[in-house]
Amino acid sequence: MKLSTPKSHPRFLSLYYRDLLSEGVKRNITSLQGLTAHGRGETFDYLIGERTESFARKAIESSAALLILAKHPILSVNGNTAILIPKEYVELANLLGAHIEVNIFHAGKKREKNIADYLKKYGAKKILLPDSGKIPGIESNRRMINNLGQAKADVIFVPLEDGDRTGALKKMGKKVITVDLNPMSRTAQKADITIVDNIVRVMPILISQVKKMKNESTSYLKKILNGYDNSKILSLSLLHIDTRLKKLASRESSHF
Ligand code: PTJ
Repeated sequence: MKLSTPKSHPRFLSLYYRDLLSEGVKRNITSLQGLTAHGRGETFDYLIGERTESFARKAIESSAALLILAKHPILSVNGNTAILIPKEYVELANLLGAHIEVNIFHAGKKREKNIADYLKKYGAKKILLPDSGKIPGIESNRRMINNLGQAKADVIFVPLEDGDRTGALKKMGKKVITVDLNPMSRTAQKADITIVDNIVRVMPILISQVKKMKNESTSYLKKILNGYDNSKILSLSLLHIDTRLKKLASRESSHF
């Protein structure tokens, strides 16, 4: 990919991901709306301090436990996650023996295929596309699912999600893990586990947690999950933003 930002730029990484998403739009992998969604994420990342905080680490640990315990885990991929973390998605799916399933909000059969083909370039052998499966109770394109994928799944990973699917999946009896920089979003509020952090920082940590915990006993993993409280994690993330802003406003810290 041709970068428009010099590596010496103080905000290189942030601008690099913008370049990546623009490239995603050019390749018809990411939706145009995906660019604005990314901008919303960047805002919250700025407020959080662009670091993985302890509330996110706790949620990542519990996500690893839930994914390892799952009988039929599915990793749902959209146009933003496909372009941002394709290699990590494939690695996590292989580690868990899970399928990746394309599920996009802004409908487009060609875009679904482009996402699947892109992940195959990173080594994915099989990517599920929506077939005749349906999520009852939602009307958006996200209702279209795969009968052997989300329809059958017990645990579904749905990062960077737009709202109504998480509640509907829970009504179907599924456990939902999300990654969302906005702790106030409907998905963040409804998921069983919400990782409030940037997906690009989350994936390598989640992968190493799964590697570390894969051979732990079922009782050990269940104990981690029993001690997990998502509403507390959401509160901690909001309090973190509040404390950080107060510190910045009182000029105790000069780090923006
Ligand atoms: O490819 P499609 O058609 O499925 O569309 C994907 C998007 C992301 C456009 C769609 O799901 C959407 O519109 O999502 P929303 O409603 O904008 O919600 C996405 C959430 O992800 C927002 O709360 C953002 O703050 C958050 N977000 C954006 N970028 C990141 C992020 N969270 C974590 N890491 C990011 N890099």
